[in-house]
Amino acid sequence: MSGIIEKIALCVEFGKINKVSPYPPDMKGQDGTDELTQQALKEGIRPSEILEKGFVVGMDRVGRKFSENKVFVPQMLMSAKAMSTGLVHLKPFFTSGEVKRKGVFVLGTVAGDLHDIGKNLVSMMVEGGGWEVIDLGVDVKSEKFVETVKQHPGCLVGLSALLTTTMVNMEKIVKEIKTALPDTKVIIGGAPVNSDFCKKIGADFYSPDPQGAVEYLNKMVA
Ligand code: B1M
Repeated sequence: MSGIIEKIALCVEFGKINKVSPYPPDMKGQDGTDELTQQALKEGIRPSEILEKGFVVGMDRVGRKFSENKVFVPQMLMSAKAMSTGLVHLKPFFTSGEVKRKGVFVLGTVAGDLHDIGKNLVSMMVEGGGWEVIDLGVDVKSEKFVETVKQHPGCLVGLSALLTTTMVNMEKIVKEIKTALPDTKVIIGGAPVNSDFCKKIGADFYSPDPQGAVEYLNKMVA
């Protein structure tokens, strides 16, 4: 792995946002995701490599440490901030508009759930795949999905959930979307869901990662 990519992964892992950020104290004065991402792009490293080998790797590491009670919510928040700060620089590469829009993808993290990092990655990757993305944000209720789907006939929908307590809200959302516009395809994703759950709640496709969502969408318009 290139040195700068590993540095980005470390900044995400330890929540180092930029040079002036005082956190974490032992990285004081060092570049953060803000500077390093721009530098990596200047060096000609592919945005997808920065994303997959820098950001996703760093977030994986902090996630594992959280599961093992080695870090806690404040550290996770700093990692999330470092990741989203760096991602700002990648966004134009996924949304350059050079590719003709293939359709509309309505995306949101479901009601009760505030996790948006995975959802934002899906959003960027799908936009980069040539789709118009309407990102409804987090904690999105079924009414908001249905209203947006009605405004964009023919759109496809993506639901993200990170909690076992909120994945169950996907069922109501899927049901209400399908009642309003039965032909609407719904993709679900997020750490606690899987293909069996997808079938059980009547969704159309489960993807474990953003790329799978992009491929499914592209197949729908091929
Ligand atoms: Co939260 N959190 N969190 N958290 N958090 C988890 C999810 C948890 C697994 C940690 C743990 O206990 N080990 C756990 C859930 C346990 C469970 O339900 N079984 C948990 C918990 C418990 C909580 C709180 C309840 C903690 C508390 O307050 N006591 C609380 C809930 C708040 C709420 O939502 N109501 C909470 C809060 C937070 C923060 C705010 C601190 C922060 C979120 C910041 C943010 O998103 N802006 C946070 C974080 C960062 C995490 C972990 C560490 C990382 C999640 C993440 O962003 N991963 C997570 C632990 C872990 O993952 N091991 C954890 C990186 C991201 C790229 O992955 O979102 O899975 P992910 O997305 C992937 C795929 O799933 C897929 O693509 C992405 C890239 O591969 N994908 C899709 C996602 N959506 C998709 C949609 C698709 C297709 C693919 O199509 C539509």
